[in-house]
Amino acid sequence: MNRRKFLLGTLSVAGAASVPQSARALESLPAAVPGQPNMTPAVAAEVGRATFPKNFLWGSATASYQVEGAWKADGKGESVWDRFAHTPSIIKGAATGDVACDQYNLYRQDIALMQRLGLKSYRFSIAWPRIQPKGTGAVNEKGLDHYKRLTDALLAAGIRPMCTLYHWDLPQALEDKGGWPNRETAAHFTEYAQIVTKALGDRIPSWAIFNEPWVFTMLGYGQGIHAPGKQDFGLFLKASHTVNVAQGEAFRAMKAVAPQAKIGSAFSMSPAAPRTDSTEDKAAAARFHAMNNIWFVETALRGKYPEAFVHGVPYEALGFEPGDEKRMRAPLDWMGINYYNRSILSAEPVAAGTPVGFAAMGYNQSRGMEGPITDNGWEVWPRGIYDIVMQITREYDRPVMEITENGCAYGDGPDVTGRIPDQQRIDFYRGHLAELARAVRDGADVRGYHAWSLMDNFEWAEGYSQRFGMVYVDYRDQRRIVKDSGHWYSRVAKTNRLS
Ligand code: GCO
Repeated sequence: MNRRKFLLGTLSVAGAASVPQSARALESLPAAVPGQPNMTPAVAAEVGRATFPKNFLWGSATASYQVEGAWKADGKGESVWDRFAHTPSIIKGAATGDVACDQYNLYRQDIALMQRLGLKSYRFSIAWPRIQPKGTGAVNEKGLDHYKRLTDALLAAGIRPMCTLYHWDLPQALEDKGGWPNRETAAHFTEYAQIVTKALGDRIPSWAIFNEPWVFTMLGYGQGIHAPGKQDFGLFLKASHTVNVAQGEAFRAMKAVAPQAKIGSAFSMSPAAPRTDSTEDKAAAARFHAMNNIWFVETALRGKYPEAFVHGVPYEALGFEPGDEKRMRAPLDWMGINYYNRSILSAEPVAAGTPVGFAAMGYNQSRGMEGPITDNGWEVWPRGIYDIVMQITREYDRPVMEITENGCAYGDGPDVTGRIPDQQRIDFYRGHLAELARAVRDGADVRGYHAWSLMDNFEWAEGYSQRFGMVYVDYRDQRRIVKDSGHWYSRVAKTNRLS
């Protein structure tokens, strides 16, 4: 099952009257816009006049487990995703990341391709078990060497390396000791972060500590559809708090060894529109925003949890200790936004005494259904990127931002001439980039954009069934073929304009 669809089903909760949120939260919600089509005439007009800041970083993104393969090479340890994908009947098509796009071996050719396309930033992630096979102790130099070579090749090609420290491949040995719900994992992660920054901090200017902390804690520990496959809301809460503490501690540890490094995280965000204009639905949308979008942001920037629960933040269930408000705080240099789709929220009553769990958030989430639908069932809604970027701009006083992911799944493959005419992906990017340009014009400080993804790859529980790439991968022989969208994006990157 598709993971976002799954969530939509399971986050529908039952329960009593919602508590209104603070005026501030209500103010910043995007207006309810039922009936707005995907590409309004206004959006179409934006395409022509869209401009981007000088030196805007046009890039693409991938993640270690999704593209690298080479799962046992050069002393790499087992990760939770290796274990999860090797468990029968979990991943669609019995797929694994054992080989994936073989980028561990083919990175030079992939970098040459990005250079030809004119890309200026490559967001990749480091697999922790390549650096510390068991998650603690001695460093596996061969693993570090790989990322040194990759980084140097990017720099030589004039592409900025943007490195994500954690895109979900926890060393299995740490999961065996309790994983992210175990608070000690924060200290291990901080040590790993420092090792990597010491080795690569001289050549990598931009770092994301975590990728989508909400997704890997909720889907990994709360819902069980991602590794390590646990289904326990209490574990999700504990995991999320360990990650918040780890984010703050790692930030400081990294700055200590590389003060010039620009350090942030990449957060999954879905703008929340109340289903109606009622106070209750608006409050439900604010709670969803608190849980889904800023559960790892408010903590870093303000040292507190946002109001995601009707009856208050469950500090005890989080395992919150005195002093954590300082430990999780980190003045992130930039914020990454991964945007895919929007959410529609209505209130669900929560009875007094409802135990901490999904039902305690008192909302019913559904996805928009008015725009075109991609191959994995997600609505195309360009306006959403404007809404979420502007909302964060208002709420956090115009932070430096990059779009760290945005993209769509369409299954197009080569036609008889070998060309891949993926017009729908071009339309997707064009609409979203026009809306992003509008946000920049309206005051958002967005410095870069990363298409998800450079190439088709392993899409987690969906295996290889969903193709998100601008470059097609023939998994039989690892041939790469640039899709029409890749050629289109290349022109955008080279001219800094939409066409
Ligand atoms: C995420 C990840 C990517 C996904 C992409 C498409 O958002 O889950 O960062 O690894 O592949 O989002 O679902």
